[in-house]
Amino acid sequence: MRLILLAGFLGSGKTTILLPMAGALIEQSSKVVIIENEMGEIGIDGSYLAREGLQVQELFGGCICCTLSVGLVESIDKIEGLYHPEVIVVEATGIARPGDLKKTIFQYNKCIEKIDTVTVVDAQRYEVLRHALAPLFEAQIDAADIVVLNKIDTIDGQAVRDISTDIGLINPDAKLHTVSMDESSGFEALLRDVL
Ligand SMILES: Nc1nc2c(ncn2[C@@H]2O[C@H](COP(=O)(O)OP(=O)(O)O)[C@@H](O)[C@H]2O)c(=O)[nH]1
Ligand SMILES: [Mg+2]
Repeated sequence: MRLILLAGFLGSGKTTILLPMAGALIEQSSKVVIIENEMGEIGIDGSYLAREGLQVQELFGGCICCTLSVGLVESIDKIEGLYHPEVIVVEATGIARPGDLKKTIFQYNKCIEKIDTVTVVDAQRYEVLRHALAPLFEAQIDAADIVVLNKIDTIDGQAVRDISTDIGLINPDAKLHTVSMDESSGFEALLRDVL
């Protein structure tokens, strides 16, 4: 079973990306389960998702990287037993360290063969967050297989280039996608990479 881990600060665009991504995964005839760790995000349209064939499991009351990591491990096992999905997509809370989560899952969930970490970065708040929350910010980018620089509609071309360079310095191995979900630019390329 494959797991896609969506990381990134609150408000960076994880849910906005998750919904069409899960839709595309379903079209590919994968059975998909979403594990949502951010309160009130998917709950609203859970019934819509259920109609689309998506199962949503919500894990609230803490961050999966600390207090809920046992919950996550158990949920993954339970989901495997109940639905045998091909893909599980986890939307982590904004403060999660995806590198730690990945280690925990590989250690305890033997059914997970592959984890792709997608870290969503908010272009609009890049400078502020990068400096105010540097260690967590860098940890999230450092653990990513794919970095999505989202909301590029809010900054100019030079800023996109500068931020891209900076992200490349933090993690030279990750694949970088510059995306605007608002203007639907860059999302198709991201999807091709993730699928
Ligand atoms: N300007 C702009 N806003 C976006 C974009 N993508 C998402 N947003 C907005 O950013 C806010 C947070 O998005 P959300 O997906 O809930 O972020 P999450 O907390 O990471 O799940 C919402 O109001 C979205 O409409 C984008 O590409 N450009
Ligand atoms: Mg969200």
